[in-house]
Amino acid sequence: MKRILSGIKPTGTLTLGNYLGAIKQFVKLQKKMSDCEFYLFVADLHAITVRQVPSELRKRTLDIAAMYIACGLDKDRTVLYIQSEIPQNVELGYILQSNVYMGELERMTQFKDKVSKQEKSITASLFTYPALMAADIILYDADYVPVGDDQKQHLELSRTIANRFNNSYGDFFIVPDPIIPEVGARIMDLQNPDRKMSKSDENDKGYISLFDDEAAIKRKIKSAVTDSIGIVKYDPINQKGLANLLTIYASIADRNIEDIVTQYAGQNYKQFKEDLGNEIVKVLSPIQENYGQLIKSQELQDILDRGRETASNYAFKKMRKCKRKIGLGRK
Ligand code: AQP
Repeated sequence: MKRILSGIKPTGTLTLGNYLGAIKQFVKLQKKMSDCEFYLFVADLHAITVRQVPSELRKRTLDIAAMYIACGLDKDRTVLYIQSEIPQNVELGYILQSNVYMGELERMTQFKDKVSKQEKSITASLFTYPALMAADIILYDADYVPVGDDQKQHLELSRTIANRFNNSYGDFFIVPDPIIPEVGARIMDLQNPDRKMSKSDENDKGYISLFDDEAAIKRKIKSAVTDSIGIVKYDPINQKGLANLLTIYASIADRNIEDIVTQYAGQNYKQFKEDLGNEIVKVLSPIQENYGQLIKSQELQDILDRGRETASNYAFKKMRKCKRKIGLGRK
């Protein structure tokens, strides 16, 4: 049975970008690829590459776990777990640091972006993050990894690391393939369409949180940056903000961008924005309701316990073989 695996780090409130670029894709894939197993995790170890408040980190970790299910993932077909509850992730992450080069890590654009924003107190783990990410994936022999466009480079490096290990020690890890959505792979910031929408952004006008209420969603879409051209068409060079809103519309409503452009021919942005706000509310309201029930429930704890057990069993066996293969320990 093929395995699909992905994770999200609890660094802030989940955004519409995380939903459209990642979670919605998982739900679609789970319906489409009924013969595959799904491993999904909350990447809390990745979150601590930048300073976190412990109580908030713990709350967001559970929020993301609940949101995965609230968004429509089938709990009976999902192995859902918390990254830090499986120590083999870290163990393999360390081993893979010895199979990746400084030059490769230095080329990662996400690291360069974060460094340019943070300026000081850059942690070593932020730099070695891709080695742990490779471990998260190849430890479980994942065949496919659905991610947004921003994670493409990290995934490419995971493939390089897996291939390098296999070439040095003999075939051992599956080299994973990415699955990138056709629409919604890179949702941009509502206030600055040159930058991707991010959950750790300080300006909350730039993103829609999956927890935003109706009024906040409508307000943020209304104030999203567009242009003075005033014609609804898809032009990502001259009308970046509008192109982003069209992408969001197409992705959230499962429609073609061309259809939407035709629908709003001859109209200005006001009606388009109003309708987009309504579409988002229509999708997020039931998700928020499901989340509200799940977050307080014992069911969520049970799902996470089961997920930890299944993932741990696999990780334990794989690591034992891995250590033997590279000569660690006595036998
Ligand atoms: N703007 C986005 N558009 C489409 N997909 C996105 N993803 C993130 N932002 C967008 C996808 O969401 C998944 C989880 O991402 P992550 O939490 O592992 O880290 P990230 O990619 O760094 O996401 P953020 O929101 O930008 O987090 P911070 O602010 O902490 O860096 C991934 O599949 C990602 O592609």
